[in-house]
Amino acid sequence: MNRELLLTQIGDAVFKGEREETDSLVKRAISEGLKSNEILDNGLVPGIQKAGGLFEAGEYFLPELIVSSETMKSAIEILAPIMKAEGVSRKILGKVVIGTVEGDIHDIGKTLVGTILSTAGFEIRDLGASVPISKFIEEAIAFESDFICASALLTTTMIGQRKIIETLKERGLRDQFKVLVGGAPVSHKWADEIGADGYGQNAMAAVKVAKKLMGVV
Ligand code: B12
Repeated sequence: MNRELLLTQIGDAVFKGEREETDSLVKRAISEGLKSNEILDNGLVPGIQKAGGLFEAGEYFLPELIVSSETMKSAIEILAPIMKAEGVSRKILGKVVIGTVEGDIHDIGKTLVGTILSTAGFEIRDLGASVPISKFIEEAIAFESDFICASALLTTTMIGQRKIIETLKERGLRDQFKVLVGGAPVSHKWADEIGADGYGQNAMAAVKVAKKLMGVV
C-alpha cells in the first residue's frame, strides 16, 4: 500500500479510537518497511493531535479522547521494541528515572520520552503517572540515576516539578541528579525559573539535552 495512505489511515484509526484497526495497520506498516519514527510522527501523533484539537474546541468529549489515547498507547507498545532495536547506540549513556508528577495522569508523552531515551542508549526506570515527589527521589537514589525526568501536562501539576527541585535542595541532594522537565504547558522559561537542568519540547529534544548534559555529542 502507498506509504502516505497507510500513515493517513493510521492517524484516522487513532483519531477514531479504533484500537484493533490501529494495531493491525501499524503491524502492516512495519512489515512494509516503514521506520518506527515515521509511523509515530506521521501516523500516530497527527491522529492524537487531531483528537486533542477537537477536544480543545469542545467538539470531542473526554470518553472519546480516552479511547483515542488508549489506542495510541497500544500502538506505541507494538512500536517500542522496534524503536529500541532501531537505536544505533547500545552503550549506556546514563540512567534515567522518569514519571509524570503527582496528580497528573497523562502518560503518553512521558512514555514516549522514556522509549526514545532508551532507544538513544539511556537506561530507563519508568515510574508511571501521578508519581509522588518522594518516590521520584527515592527511586533515583536506589537506581543510582543520573537524571530525574518529570513530565507535567496540566498547569496545576507543573508545580510538582518545582517541588522535586526544592525537595532535592532541602535534602542536600541537588547536585546528585540532573533534573529534566517537559510536557505541553512547560517551557524553557519555566525550566529556568524553577532551576531545572534542562527542558525538552519533545522526545528528540529530550535526547539532545540529556546527551549534552552527559557530555556526549
Ligand atoms: C490525551 C489527553 C488526555 C488523556 C490522557 C491519557 C494518557 N494515558 O496519557 C485523558 C483523556 C485521560 C486526559 C485527561 C485529562 N486531561 Co488531557 N489531554 C490529552 C491531550 C489531548 C493530548 C496529550 C498527549 O498525550 N499528547 C501527545 C504526547 C506525545 O505529547 P505530550 O504529552 O505533550 O509529550 C511530548 C512533549 O510535551 C514532551 N514531554 C512530555 N513529557 C516530558 C518530560 C520530559 C522530562 C521532557 C524532556 C519532555 C517531555 O515530549 C513528549 C513527546 O514528544 C492534551 C492536549 C495537548 N495538546 O496536549 C490534553 C490536555 C493536556 N488535558 C487537559 C485536561 C484539562 C485534562 C483533564 C483535567 C480533563 C478532565 N476534565 O478530567 C484530565 C486530567 C486528569 C488528571 N488528573 O491528570 C488539558 C490541560 C489544560 C491545562 N493547561 O492544564 C489539555 C491541554 C487539553 C485542553 N486544552 O483542555 N487527557
